[in-house]
Amino acid sequence: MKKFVFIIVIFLVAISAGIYIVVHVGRVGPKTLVVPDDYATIGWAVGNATAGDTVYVKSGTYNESVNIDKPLSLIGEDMSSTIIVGGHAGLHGGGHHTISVRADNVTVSGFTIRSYDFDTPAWYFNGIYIGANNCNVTGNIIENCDDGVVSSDSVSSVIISKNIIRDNAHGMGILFIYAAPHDITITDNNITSTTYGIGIHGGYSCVISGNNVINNGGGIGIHCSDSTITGNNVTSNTGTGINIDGSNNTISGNYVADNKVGVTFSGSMVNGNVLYNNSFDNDQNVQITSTNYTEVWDNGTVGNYWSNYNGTDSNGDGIGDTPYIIDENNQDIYPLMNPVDVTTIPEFSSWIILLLVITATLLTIICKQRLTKKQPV
Ligand SMILES: [Ca+2]
Repeated sequence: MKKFVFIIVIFLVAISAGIYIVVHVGRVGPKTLVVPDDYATIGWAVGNATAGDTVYVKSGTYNESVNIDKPLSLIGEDMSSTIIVGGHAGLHGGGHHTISVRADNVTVSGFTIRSYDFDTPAWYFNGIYIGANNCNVTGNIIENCDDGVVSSDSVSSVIISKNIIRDNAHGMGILFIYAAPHDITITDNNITSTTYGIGIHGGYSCVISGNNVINNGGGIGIHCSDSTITGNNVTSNTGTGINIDGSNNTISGNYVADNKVGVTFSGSMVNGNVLYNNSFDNDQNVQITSTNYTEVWDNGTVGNYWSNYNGTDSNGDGIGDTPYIIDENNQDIYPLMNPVDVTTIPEFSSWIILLLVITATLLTIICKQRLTKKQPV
């Protein structure tokens, strides 16, 4: 009898172990960890996550600094009510970060990110530090920090989009510095009231597009080559709107107004930058700090709008009859008579879309009929 009971107990234990293995160990694929339901803090959830997981954070205020050391998505429930405040737990500022991204393939989206006790300089925290590749910072409010988004690592394929970055009275909006960052895309962000909106230092193949950079100390500054600054609204900055230190960059379709200086060229090797379709309406429109620099001021047919251009347009094609002279090496031979509005991007009207859909449908039907006829019976 004892032997029979022993066998039954062993049998039950084996079945339980099997169920445990199926439920816990056999479970594969990414999972979602919910804060505070599953874990009280974001850091605890990140610590318990594995590669590919999502840490979903419900609305609330979280006083912690988060270090992300594995590929995952950190998603807030609502960008204005899911708030992370860096600088607690006795940490002081000066190079500290509210969120540190230290692994590739990380997404941070849906948060308000702030520095603790912003009135005390010793406590200034940066918003997000990017120390890895293929990362995405999208749809956050980053405010009252030192620098909003910052990196001093040689990172690539980083996307920073659709963020509101504001009120960094002692720091910049977005800053990549010194370490040859490349393929950085900074797009559709609103950056206001910072010491400087966007800066990329020592980089290449970067894109800065569609951003509103308004009411900062300076606007956009690149020490880059082969990069693009396009479709940005750079207005009311107390210093320079766009500063170029580098070669072979393309600057087009930007609205640059009410800055102290529209565009400045300064550095050691600043040649061959192409500027067209921009509007410049500033206290001073261009500043070129060396007589050795030669830039390209059109795309072959279109130059730039200059608020202080005094020429006429006798044939009414929108391009002035005489060049806009900058210095002996630089002149815009196709100056525009009217400013370019970056907000009026040509769109398809609804009837054109309808026409395209009907045409595509008819073509599909005709192709199908032809194929059907060709098939052997
Ligand atoms: Ca003309």
